[in-house]
Amino acid sequence: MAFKLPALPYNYDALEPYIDVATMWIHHNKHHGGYVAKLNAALQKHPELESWDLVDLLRKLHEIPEDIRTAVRNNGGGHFNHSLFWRVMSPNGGGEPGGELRKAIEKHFGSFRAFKDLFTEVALGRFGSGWAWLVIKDGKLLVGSTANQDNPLMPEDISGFTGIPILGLDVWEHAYYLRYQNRRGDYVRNWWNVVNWGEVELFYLKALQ
Ligand code: MN3
Repeated sequence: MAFKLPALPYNYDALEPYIDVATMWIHHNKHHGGYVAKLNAALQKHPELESWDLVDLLRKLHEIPEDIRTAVRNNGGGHFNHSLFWRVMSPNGGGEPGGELRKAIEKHFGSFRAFKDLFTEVALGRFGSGWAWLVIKDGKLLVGSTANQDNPLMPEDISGFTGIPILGLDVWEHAYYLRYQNRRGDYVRNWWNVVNWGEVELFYLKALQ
């Protein structure tokens, strides 16, 4: 069973002006599409992994045959990360979270503002390509980052930061260079305008189960 590139839950121009249509099209079709194709190509070499879902592949990277482990790490990570990323954004996004998620953010970070400042700092502090994350670990909300296409579901000795991701921000240059060039700070500040807090709260509630 091959993995498939999921459709975007909105049009390519829907996140304008914060994320431009050209970036969204290339990012979804070429970058994410490429991760899916390369993941499937790697898995074809090991049909015994056919029954593993994406989360299994990432969580049990150490059990993946060595000849495809790096390919699964990079492309399986890329597939998971981008699938989450598209869903936690919306043209109707922005503002602030409510409900249970807001309560949890205030409990673990003091205030929504303090959380936003910390997440922004971590996103700007990730050297080179990678992701900033909000995760749940042992019932606590944590902010951290990973390099390249690593993610918090992977073993700690691989990703360096673990938990169940409920919000992720792509800080690879391919996510912002066309509109923002080198100005990652402008990209991150504008990105808050498209965060789909309703969806993040659904991921939060699911992760608690
Ligand atoms: Mn990307």
